[in-house]
Amino acid sequence: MKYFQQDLQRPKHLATFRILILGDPGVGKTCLSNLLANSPMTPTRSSRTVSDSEWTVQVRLHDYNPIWEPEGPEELEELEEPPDASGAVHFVEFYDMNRAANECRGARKHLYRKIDGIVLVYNLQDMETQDNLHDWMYGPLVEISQQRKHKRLLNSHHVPILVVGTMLDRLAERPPNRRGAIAHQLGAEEVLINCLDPHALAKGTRNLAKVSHFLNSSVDWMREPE
Ligand SMILES: Nc1nc2c(ncn2[C@@H]2O[C@H](COP(=O)(O)OP(=O)(O)OP(=O)(O)O)[C@@H](O)[C@H]2O)c(=O)[nH]1
Ligand SMILES: [Mg+2]
Repeated sequence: MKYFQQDLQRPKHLATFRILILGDPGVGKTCLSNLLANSPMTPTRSSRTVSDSEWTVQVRLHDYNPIWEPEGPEELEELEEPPDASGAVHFVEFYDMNRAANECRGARKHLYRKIDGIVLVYNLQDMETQDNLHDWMYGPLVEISQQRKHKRLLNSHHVPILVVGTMLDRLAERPPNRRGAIAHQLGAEEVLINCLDPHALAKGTRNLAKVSHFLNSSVDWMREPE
């Protein structure tokens, strides 16, 4: 709250990072964007959203504040204090493609080259929508990795990715971790969610911890020299 009050007066001091939301039509991308971008400062869609014919962009503040976890006893002994985790507030923009824009693949290179993280969304009831994520992410990954001059698309250091399975409420039981699923292949975190539940990303939940970790990694990616 204190950040917003100070920084609303001088928002130019806040860096912005950009998250691309990808997935088949109807999987829940817009509902998920609503959840991700909701905050006490921006409780209504109109207070945080701009749109054009191709994209709907929702914006909120993200407080970068990674939790320090020592890797082992040696690191604990070496460091008397955890590294500075005082936090820094950034704007985060969530780019959600409008359905009508799905068909006409316009010149999106310009946007893709500014992306700092990708959320891949699929419907837990329709595993074909998970398979299709490979196609969705290919174009953006090519652009992002060219921008960063990375030779391979999915080397160990690719742009941060979060996988989200939606429609959890429609399943009789929570699915087991499926080895071979896209999150596992990408080494990415996965969140299973009911996007219609306004508390699905509430404070203290494991879902929110995963989302925060992903957003922090995207800030790291943005800050890294190209
Ligand atoms: N039960 C349930 N319904 C959901 C969930 N997520 C989305 N929906 C519903 O699924 C429909 C499609 O959701 P959207 O968020 O519009 O999906 P989208 O991916 O943005 O779709 P397009 O923009 O048309 O490609 C809507 O009727 C939502 O209310 C979920 O987790 N559970
Ligand atoms: Mg949509």
